[in-house]
Amino acid sequence: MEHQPAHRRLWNAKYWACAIALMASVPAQSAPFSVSITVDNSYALFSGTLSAATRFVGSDPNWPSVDTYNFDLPTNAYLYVVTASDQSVAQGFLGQFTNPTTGTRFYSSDPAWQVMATGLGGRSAPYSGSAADLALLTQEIQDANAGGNPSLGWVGLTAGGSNGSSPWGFLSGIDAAAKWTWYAGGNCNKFNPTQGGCDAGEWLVFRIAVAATPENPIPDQNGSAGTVPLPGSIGLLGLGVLAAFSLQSVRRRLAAS
Ligand SMILES: [Ca+2]
Ligand SMILES: [Ca+2]
Repeated sequence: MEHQPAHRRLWNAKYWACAIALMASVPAQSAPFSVSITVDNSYALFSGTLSAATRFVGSDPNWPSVDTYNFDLPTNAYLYVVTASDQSVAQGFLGQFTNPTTGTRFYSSDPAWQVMATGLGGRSAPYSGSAADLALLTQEIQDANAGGNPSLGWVGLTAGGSNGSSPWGFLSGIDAAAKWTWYAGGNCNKFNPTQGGCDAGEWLVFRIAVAATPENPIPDQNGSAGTVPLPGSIGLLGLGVLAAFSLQSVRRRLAAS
């Protein structure tokens, strides 16, 4: 069995203290992100975490216009889309979401989206970046995470027709593969809630984790995270440290044998 000199053990302790401090201070990386979106009849787009809306991106009450936002987004961020309709003719959320660095793209009809109903009525919806609106949306997110809202937590959305379908026609700026989606709650058609005016229990909130990673997994249907999220990039770095620790113990065992 080898015995390390005292100064060597001290250096090792300092090394690990430094490595662990460095890991804890590494923030989540940001990457350019592009959203092209419209909602019949209106929306507000936010980003945030599993339990809070932290940033207002934009809002629009005009469904025929596709609105595009280019911004930097932490790779472990969640997107939140607050929506309301006029409960007349049709309603839907249509969008495409692109990481221009990797070229990856998903749509409003991606099955990883979740939706929830607040039951608070369309007029009271948070449609700005004011502190009061961020606080209101965060409160509703946390209520839904705990299952205490009209949709009993976060549920799956229901896809209707593709971009180009009636009554909207094709809206340029969004791929034809994207589908209009809505929440099949309230008095909406369970098979296609985008058709026929209805009240799904608005205002609604759609959300998605931009990238599922070990430190920020896409939450399950009940809104729980599955595992406790780790801050920043500690997950992958932590694996490296664990591997280094294992290697050291193997070396010790080899030295001892
Ligand atoms: Ca629009
Ligand atoms: Ca409508």
